[in-house]
Amino acid sequence: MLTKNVLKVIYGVGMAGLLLSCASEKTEVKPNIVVIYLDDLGYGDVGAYGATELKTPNMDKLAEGGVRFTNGYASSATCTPSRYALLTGTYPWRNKDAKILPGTAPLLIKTNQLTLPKILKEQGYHTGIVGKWHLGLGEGHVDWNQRVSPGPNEVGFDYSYIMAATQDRVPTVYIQNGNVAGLDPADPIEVSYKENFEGEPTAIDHPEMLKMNWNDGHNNSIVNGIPRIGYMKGGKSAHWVDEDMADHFLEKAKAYVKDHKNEPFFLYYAMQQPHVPRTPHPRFVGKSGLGPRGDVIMEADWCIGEFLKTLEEEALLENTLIVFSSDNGPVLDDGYDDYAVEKLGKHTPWGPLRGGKYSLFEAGTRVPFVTYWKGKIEPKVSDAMVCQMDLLSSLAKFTGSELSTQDSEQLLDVFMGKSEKGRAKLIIEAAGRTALHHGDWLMIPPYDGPAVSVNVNIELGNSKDYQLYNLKEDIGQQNNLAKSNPEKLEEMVKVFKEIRGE
Ligand code: NG6
Ligand code: CA
Repeated sequence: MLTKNVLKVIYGVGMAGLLLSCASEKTEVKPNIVVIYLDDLGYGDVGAYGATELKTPNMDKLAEGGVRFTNGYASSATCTPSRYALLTGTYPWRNKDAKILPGTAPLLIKTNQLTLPKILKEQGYHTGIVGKWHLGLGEGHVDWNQRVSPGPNEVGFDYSYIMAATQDRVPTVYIQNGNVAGLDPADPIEVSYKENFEGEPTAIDHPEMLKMNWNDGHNNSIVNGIPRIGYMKGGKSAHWVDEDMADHFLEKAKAYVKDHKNEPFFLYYAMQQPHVPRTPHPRFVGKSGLGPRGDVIMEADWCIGEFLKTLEEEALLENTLIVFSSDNGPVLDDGYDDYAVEKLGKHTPWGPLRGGKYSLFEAGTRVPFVTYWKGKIEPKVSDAMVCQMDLLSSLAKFTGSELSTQDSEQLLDVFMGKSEKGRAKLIIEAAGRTALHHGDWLMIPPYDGPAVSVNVNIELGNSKDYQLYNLKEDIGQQNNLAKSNPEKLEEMVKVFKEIRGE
């Protein structure tokens, strides 16, 4: 920790190259921070969280060597809002635009808004993001052939190497510090979410071109034989190869570490797995026996192992705090025919929880959540309630900053495994709907809308009645106590309204 000064003795060699300078310099070496963030990884997808049908040795190494949170939450049951909360320390429901964004959406974070990377930058950190962004880019009319701005570099990241939105959305290109990587100016790139570009094949007109079939949405432009959401034209030299994406981001993450090993760095390594389209590299195809979804989780686990090796080789592992988590819970069929359901076997991506991605039930937002720091954090399991939104204030404190936001609780001791006093209250969000955690209790207000999303076959948490669960006694949310415990319900509704400002 920063209070404990680490002695760094720098030996300088004199001009003649003979004299060993006796000037030793006492400097504080700030620990690096890495957030490894998966996309749609479920509570039950990790061995350390109970998965038996799928092997995740590297995720387990973090979970078993650090603090493994059993009540760790993403703010939301979908991607964009969770990432917004993670980076801004602000509840996404305060921002009406914080919902799943198309690839052409403007930047969701204001350039004058406080962000985690901004705070760390101010504390002397070099800050980088590699992987999925999905928080919008530009101001509404992006010309992808010019520098795309504002984006991650304008809200606190010194370095960015990203995909704009999701692997299933156009543009299917990497963007480095605002510029489409590998773009040939003679083949300009155009993107639209409204209409196709003349002569460009879509999944509807050209099903024979597909190597992966769609069953819901995902029937616009075809890139690499995969049908996407949105239309795109040109930029061929810049198109990513889906099967190489994991290796590609890994290489960029490793290079970032090597390039910045001599200064404190913050790396947000936002991996794309196991979000659709699930495209494991050929060396992982068939390896899990659970189909592509299992294969890409194995691939992600391997990437984490390789990344940890790099930290080890660079002698940085003992000076790096690692946070491992996921942006929302699991989904099987998310719009492509990739046999996630058919090949699931006995695997339970949601673990003992009810629901999944898009749901207000627990599996939507309760996710694997680990803090790991070799030699500094004692391994333990913590039942304290923490949210990714709390990382802003807590990591600020970790680096010596007092900056925080109204919604981000400073829980550094909890993240370091020194306290069990987590949050008392948390509002979770799923597709614009919200619910309240308070102590062991969860209250879901009445919502119209289907109980089950037929397309993804997930219970969304909607009911015309109030729902009240005691999660300590009923982790699977089978007993709605709203009617039998009206006092508790009333208290929960009151607290919910207070926080929501209603
Ligand atoms: C949905 C997509 C789904 C996924 C999700 C975003 C359809 C039918 N479904 O609209 O496939 O892309 O958006 O996922 O198009 S998230 O993890 O980025 O929030
Ligand atoms: Ca996600």
